[in-house]
Amino acid sequence: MKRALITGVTGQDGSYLVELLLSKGYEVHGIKRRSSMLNTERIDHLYQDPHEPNVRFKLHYGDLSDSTNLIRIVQEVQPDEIYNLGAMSHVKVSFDTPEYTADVDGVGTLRLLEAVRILGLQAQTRIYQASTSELYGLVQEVPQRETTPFYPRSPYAVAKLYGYWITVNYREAYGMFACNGILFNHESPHRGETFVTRKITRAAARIALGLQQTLYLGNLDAKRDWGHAKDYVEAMWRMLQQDTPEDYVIATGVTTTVREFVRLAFAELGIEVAFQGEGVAEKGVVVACSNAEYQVPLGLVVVEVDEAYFRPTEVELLIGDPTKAKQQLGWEPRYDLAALVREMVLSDVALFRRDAYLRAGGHEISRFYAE
Ligand code: NDP
Ligand code: GDR
Repeated sequence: MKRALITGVTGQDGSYLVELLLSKGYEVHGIKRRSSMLNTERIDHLYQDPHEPNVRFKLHYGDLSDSTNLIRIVQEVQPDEIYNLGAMSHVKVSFDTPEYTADVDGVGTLRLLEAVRILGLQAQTRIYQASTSELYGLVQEVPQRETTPFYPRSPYAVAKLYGYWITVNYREAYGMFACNGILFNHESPHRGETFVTRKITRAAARIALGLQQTLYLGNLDAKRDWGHAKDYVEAMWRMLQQDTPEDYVIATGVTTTVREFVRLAFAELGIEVAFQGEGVAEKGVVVACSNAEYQVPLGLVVVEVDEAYFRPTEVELLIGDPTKAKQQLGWEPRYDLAALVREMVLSDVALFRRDAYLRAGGHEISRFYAE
């Protein structure tokens, strides 16, 4: 039985990767952070009681900022594969916490590679590093591919640049089987609530159900190549099954503006939103509603621009060329954008229907966190 160790197991990708590896017969170990509240919501459905026999999914407390902890866990688990998904992954927040981001996303990667080297596991343990399309930053070439020069535009991207190159260096210096997956944005119902797609699908569901009126967003012109996390964790696994370690772009090859994502999300609920005005004065207004279940008045302003969500330096355009992954890994995304949006919106409607029932029954519901 193969053993995998996942950092960032409680995150979006961690949850889908655990599902995938368990389905392939792996014993899966995850590193989770100590938190004052439970932070395992995304993986609770996979929980196995450690008191039961033949448990194949185990959690360890740990942190990428703590090298002795990483060494101990790697020694205990003796993994065949390590997936380094742990990170402070929010680009905007990285401008507020640049040093912490550098420590966890940059030096954290080094700590993990060093743990493998110190323990003499470099011939046994394969490593996946969660690199990112944010490395491309300011547009140098489109579509972006493995050979496109990097120009990071945030403390997050600069920290990930270190993670990328230290992974390449350990591969070349010590012969480690270490791969960078340069993954473009990928989303799902498990996506963190403050990333733009989930923020939009949550708000669309809440507005349709009468629980919220306005969605405040930043740069509506930004273009992203959005795929589904389920497809992308499959690519991570495939990278580690190859004969040689290499770096791969994982993307759909289609790019879409934030504004268009908003339109698609509301359209999924039968609500047509049109954008009027320019710059910070731009607004999204309901111009039609064909779903009788949702009482959304025509003319309602559902989207406003708030400069607080703009970044000091922005990545305006991402569109990836996944040709290498398709040819060498045999990887193909199964979801297109329409299927992704549908799944996310329907999932959020189901989630917030509970709030709507509670409110209708006179119960208090928790306040919406607007970030
Ligand atoms: P999430 O933000 O959903 O998950 C990040 C995970 O890292 C969480 O489990 C989080 O724990 C954990 N984590 C945060 N800080 C630390 C730390 N100091 N030590 C250990 N673990 C920590 O991210 P995604 O699942 O979306 O992304 C996975 C990885 O892929 C990240 O490295 C991200 O930067 C990268 N990436 C993501 C892309 C995307 O579009 N999703 C695209 C390209 C790269 P907790 O739950 O406690 O917060
Ligand atoms: P990104 O994702 O920065 O690409 O990083 P995010 O969803 O945060 O932003 C995408 C684009 O939308 C614009 N935007 C807003 N973003 C947020 N979060 N909130 C808003 O209100 C808003 N309004 C407009 C942003 O300016 C940006 O242009 C994600 C993360 O998962 C990284 O960890 C990963 O490396 C990259 O994707 C690939």
